[in-house]
Amino acid sequence: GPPAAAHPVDAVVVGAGLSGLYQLHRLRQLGLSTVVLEAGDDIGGTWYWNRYPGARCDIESLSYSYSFSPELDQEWQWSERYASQPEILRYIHHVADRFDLRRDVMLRTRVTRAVYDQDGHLWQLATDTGRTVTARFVILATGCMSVPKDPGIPGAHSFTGAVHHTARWPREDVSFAGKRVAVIGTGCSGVQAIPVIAEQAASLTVFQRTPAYVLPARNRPLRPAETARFKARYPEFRRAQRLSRSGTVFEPPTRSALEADQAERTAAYEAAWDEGFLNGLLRTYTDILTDEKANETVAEFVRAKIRSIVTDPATAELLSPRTYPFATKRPCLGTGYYDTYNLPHVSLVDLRTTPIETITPRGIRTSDGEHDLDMIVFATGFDALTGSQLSIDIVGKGGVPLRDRWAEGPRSYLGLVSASFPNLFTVLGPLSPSVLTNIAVSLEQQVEWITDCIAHLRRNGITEIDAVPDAEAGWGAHVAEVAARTLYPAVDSWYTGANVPGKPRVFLAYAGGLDRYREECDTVARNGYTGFTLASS
Ligand code: NA7
Repeated sequence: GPPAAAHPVDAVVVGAGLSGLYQLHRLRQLGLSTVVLEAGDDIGGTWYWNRYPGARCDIESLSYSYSFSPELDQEWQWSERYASQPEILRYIHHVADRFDLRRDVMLRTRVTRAVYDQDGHLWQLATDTGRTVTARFVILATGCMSVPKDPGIPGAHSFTGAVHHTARWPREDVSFAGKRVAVIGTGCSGVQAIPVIAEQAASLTVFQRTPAYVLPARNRPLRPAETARFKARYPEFRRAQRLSRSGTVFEPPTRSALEADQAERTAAYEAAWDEGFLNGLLRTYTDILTDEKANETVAEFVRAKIRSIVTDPATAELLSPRTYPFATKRPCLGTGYYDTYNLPHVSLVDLRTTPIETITPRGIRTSDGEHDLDMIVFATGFDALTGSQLSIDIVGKGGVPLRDRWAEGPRSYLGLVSASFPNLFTVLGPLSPSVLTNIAVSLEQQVEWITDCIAHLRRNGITEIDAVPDAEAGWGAHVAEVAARTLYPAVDSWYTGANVPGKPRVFLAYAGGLDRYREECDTVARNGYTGFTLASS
């Protein structure tokens, strides 16, 4: 079993998802005693919790996987172009077994509080099991989308049927057969779940507030010969991926969408539509995310596709995004999503014209009347990027709570360390490229940087690393400035915190690219950790 919690350990990793498990592996290689504290009943993080029907990664499996072990790359066989949640979870279990990671993971243990001891340069952690752990270093590998958002719809507890949230889906099978099912929310989770639920349910009613731009996934089985060909050049691919702008490898565009004529644009968009990549349409021209006119050419292309698939014109119009530019909220990859609305037992309720008034014992009442239901599925999203850190009561130097320090938005130097919270690192946290990239690549970059940093500290007898407030402010300004050159910040989305009532409205990710971010982080390390203060107890 895991080391007895009473002993101080060198490092605590919070979370046993893709980030936390890799962090454990790397810290072990450094020779640190490390324990992973995981709230769930099992490892897997995001891929443990989000086991809703249709859950699938929207980055290709051959790219959305660890790159640190060439042997692992060669031995693991992905069965589909886009891996399903069960397959990714099997992969994570395989990695945990292969690298013997499980013995340092303490399951069913949620970190509730972390207090910094500024004399000892140690963190004291409290958990919901009553165990406490003391450690020099804490790495929050708590995920960028792990705290489900409270949808705040009155009456939810009065409903007498079944209620599920996509991100807290039960481990037992949930049957929709013969049931009148509602799905609330049409982000990527809803978009994946809706077609699968529709296959079984007696009726499906989708409650939509904002339509998504949904691109076809073109998922398919991977043929062994094709995988073998790919694997022959895997090391080369992994190198290119690491050096890339977004953690995926592609030929960057060179022209503005507005330089092309309509026929040329349509041909480029059709080709991207046929390929089935999340970022396919974004990669056609340089200015899709920076110029509203350029963006509108893509947005209208997608709307035309929706009109060509959905037979009822009124439904097609409701499904057509018009209130925000393409990809300023995360686009979705779907499989048969729009076709689902052609089924006779599937209907769409537009919450902009007929908002939900309350959930009742029998169903959902909108301003237009009551919908009788047997099951309600919330696909209403997350308190993204900052939710998982702020759900822990973290108290830094001088007794300052992180919740106060971040009251007006997250502050963090390089998206890695927040000033006055020494020796506390975040993986895939706010102000880092995280959600704008293939996070499998981003998490490796951050874990490796953190590991190198800790190695440096230990080599030099340093027991405390903290961010300099000015350096932190400079990073925050840089993140905001880069975002301001794009169409992202003006849009209400979980990127800007606008999906959670009362959350400060700040663009939460670094839009400058993973390549540039990696360079910034490496330069800081190469120059002896500029922007940080290093101290010894
Ligand atoms: P998202 O992308 O945040 O989507 C949540 C959806 O739920 C979205 O359509 C919301 O509409 C809707 N929503 C949220 N709250 C409500 C309430 N109270 N009433 C009605 N509708 C509501 O979360 P997902 O889980 O789909 O995806 C998250 C990411 O996980 C995804 O992008 C991938 O990166 C993986 P809104 O847009 O707020 O009007």
